[in-house]
Amino acid sequence: MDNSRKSDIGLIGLAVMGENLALNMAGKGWEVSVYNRTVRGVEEGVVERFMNGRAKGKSIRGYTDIADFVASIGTPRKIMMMVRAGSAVDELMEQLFPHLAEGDILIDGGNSNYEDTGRRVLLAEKKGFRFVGAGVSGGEEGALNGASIMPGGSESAWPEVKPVLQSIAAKAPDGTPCCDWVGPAGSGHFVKMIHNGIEYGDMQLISEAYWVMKKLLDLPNEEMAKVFAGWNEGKLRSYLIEITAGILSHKDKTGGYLVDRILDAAGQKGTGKWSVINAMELGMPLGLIATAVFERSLSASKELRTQASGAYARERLQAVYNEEELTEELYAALYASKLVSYAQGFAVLQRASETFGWNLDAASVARMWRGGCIIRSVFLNDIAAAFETADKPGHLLLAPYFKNEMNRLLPGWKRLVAKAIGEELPVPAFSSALNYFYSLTSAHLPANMIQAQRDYFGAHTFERTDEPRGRFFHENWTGRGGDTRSGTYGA
Ligand code: NBP
Repeated sequence: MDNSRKSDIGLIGLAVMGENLALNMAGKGWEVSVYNRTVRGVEEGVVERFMNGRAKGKSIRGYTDIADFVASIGTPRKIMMMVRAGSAVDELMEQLFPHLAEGDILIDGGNSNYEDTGRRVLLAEKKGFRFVGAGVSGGEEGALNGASIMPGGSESAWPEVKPVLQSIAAKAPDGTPCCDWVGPAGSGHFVKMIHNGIEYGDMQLISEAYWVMKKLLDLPNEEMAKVFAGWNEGKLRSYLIEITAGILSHKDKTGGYLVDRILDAAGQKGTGKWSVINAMELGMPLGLIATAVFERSLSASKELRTQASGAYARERLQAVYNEEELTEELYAALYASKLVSYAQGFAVLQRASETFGWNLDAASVARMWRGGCIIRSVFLNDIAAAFETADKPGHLLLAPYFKNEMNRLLPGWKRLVAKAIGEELPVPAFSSALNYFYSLTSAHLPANMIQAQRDYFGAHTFERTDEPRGRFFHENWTGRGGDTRSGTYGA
């Protein structure tokens, strides 16, 4: 290592993500300075332990003083923060500001809230610095060997950070790095948030497929593993399907299948919930992800469910199902529901882009998710292709390719949902997706009744089918009300 040379990049936060990203950077030939605030552990500091351990012999320099750390990096400085999201990022920025020079770039690679990132971009720029909020997906493995990285913020920083970030990103099967410029402000973190929401949806859908196979076909774990492994050879090929096959056939040291001994109470860290809250703020349906989040919450109420299961006798038809037929229907339900989920997610991205003026490129987002991240899958190629066409579809399910797929999948999908409902087996995500699809493809919905009720009790007004859109009317429904209307604003 050339000690007279300044480092190419600095990295703060040597927990699991930071350590592995630093090693990934060094492995790509970059000289990296690393810093961690405190002494964790009793005998050895975090930095010391890393430098004496995994960083030994690599092009990595360790610092315990923030001023020395900043001074060791070549200008304009690029400093990536991999610390806990929230106030830690603000605190760290305040500590860094006095040591930075004009044009220096801070990169927040944590799971920050996109609104915080928007605020931080403005704050850093006001001080003459630049700020990039880069969502990173792929966990420990991705951090070390290639992650999906979604950077957005101060656009002038992109040419400076691009070589390092693209070098440490995963490569899609066609060799393209899974990292490209997303857009201004907090757009990178918004895209990462929706990625995580989609991850929640995919996991719920897979768990429903597993449950139907187990409960209606009574398939042993190894057989279910084979079905998932088979699906992983086709259009559903994806990381989550692949690991599901591995999970189903995994035995622990007791000799039994571990999945059968894992308590059915799911945890969550908030990014699914954020996706839903933000979709609601934007007035966009994101029902599949919302269902996935609520199902995790319901699963966590294990005691209540156990009590309720004793209070209600369940009626099972106990029909004997043809394995091949039901598996085909499950495939259709899983694939079609997944398409609905991605269509909903991309529609939220499009609405956010219009609302905040981000000019997001949906095809580029789909390409970035093809490798490195948890939702990586081959069908993101088809999504990217749909958005790349000259006449971009206003909604993913209107793209000709997906229209054909949905028409092909619909018969099996609805048969599967009907069978599961008949057996009183919960398939909330499969049926939420199916109902969304039915509503989406209905030119007429019963919302006329909702509008009538709103106007009846609150003079909220309505539009008429025999008048142009945008003209609002109020009816004196009972003959007792007045003509005063409520405002026609939307929330
Ligand atoms: P954690 O999220 O557990 O964060 C630990 C790091 O933050 C440590 O280096 C800790 O320093 C540092 N830190 C904290 Br806590 N408060 C600080 C403060 N006030 N000032 C400076 N440093 C502070 O680590 P992680 O799991 O590696 O994740 C890092 C970021 O990446 C998070 O935002 C996370 O959400 C995101 N992310 C994680 C994953 C994953 O799979 N783990 C995947 C993708 C993204 P200390 O050693 O002194 O306590």
